[in-house]
Amino acid sequence: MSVRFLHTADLHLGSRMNSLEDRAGDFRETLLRSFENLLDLATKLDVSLLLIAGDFIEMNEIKDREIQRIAELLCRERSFYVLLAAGNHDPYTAASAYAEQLNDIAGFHIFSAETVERVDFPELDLSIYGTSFASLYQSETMLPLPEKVTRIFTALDGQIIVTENDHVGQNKVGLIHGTLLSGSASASREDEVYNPIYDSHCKLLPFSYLALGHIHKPSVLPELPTIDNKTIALYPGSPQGISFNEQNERHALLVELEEGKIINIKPVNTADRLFIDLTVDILKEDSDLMIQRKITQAAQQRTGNHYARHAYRITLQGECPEGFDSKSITHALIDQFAYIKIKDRLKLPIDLAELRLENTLQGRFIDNLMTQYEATDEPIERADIMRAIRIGLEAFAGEILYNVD
Ligand SMILES: [Mn+2]
Repeated sequence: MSVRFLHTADLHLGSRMNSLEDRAGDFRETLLRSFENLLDLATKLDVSLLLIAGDFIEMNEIKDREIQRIAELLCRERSFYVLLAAGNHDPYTAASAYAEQLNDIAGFHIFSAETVERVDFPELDLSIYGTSFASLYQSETMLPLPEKVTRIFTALDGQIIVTENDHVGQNKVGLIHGTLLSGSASASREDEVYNPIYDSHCKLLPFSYLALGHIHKPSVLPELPTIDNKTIALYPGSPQGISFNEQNERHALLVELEEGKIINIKPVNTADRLFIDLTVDILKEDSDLMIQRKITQAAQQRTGNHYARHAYRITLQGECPEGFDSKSITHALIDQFAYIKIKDRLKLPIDLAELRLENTLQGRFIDNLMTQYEATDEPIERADIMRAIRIGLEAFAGEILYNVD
């Protein structure tokens, strides 16, 4: 008999997403909805469980009404169990939502932070071992080892209840939040304060699968079937990006076990809105409308018909058209995209090396800024200096000065 579950982590529900400025509210809604989408996905895929490996909630930022909404979603009728091991952004303390509003929901289990617990699923030949973060930091390795289990639960008919009975399944899975480090504990990283887990140790655990959370970048999936019987430990990555650090498609992992072996691992798309960096080539004869069109086309090419609902950072490169101002392009496009930021990396179509030698005020001005330009390797600083040169040159040419902010 095989068992299938969906593994996710690092949703950070309730995160304020302030980097998105005035569009933050819109994306906060997307983030909350991402949990609803995961529940719908679990139903659609007909899995037996949804495992959440920590940082489910951004505990310091989430509002009470948002917790209430999560509780309501979890209380809805569903055909699968939800198990959670809390992480460093949502430690399971007595004052947390886990001990209060989210406590005691049928078929939803939050692993204790004081001990290792095991939940047995006799009908699925499965046991899940887990433990939660108790505070923001966990410098010592914490693993849900079977010998440390002090509390056992049985999951039956949609309920998870404490039991004394042993129903250990052949399929064993660990659920934990932490940092997977290559090497052994003897080469320990003392600066790692988010539950250092050494891969040499974790491979030898008595689990078929260790469901991890913490690292938002998904693990590279192993080739199946694996030849040895070592534990496979994977991060699914965050299911919905919360900034441009988490770009492109995001996934949850659909895992299938049979007789204590992993028979299938598949990434399933989960992100409703994507964060995308695009580069657009500009020619010096391009008009503002042409530049707008190029940006829209690039977005459409990357994400298709629903391109407008995603967040973009557009880098413009090439030669700068005369009088070009990236702000007017941003203003023209701002209502068309959920979020857009334009990075102006355009170069002047003139020979600055020659101009800086001129014995004029303009020559001195360019020489001064070019000296600063050459003294830095910072791309952002260099782009700012280039913009300053452009604005200055236009002022020298008698054009209207921009409001620079
Ligand atoms: Mn974390």
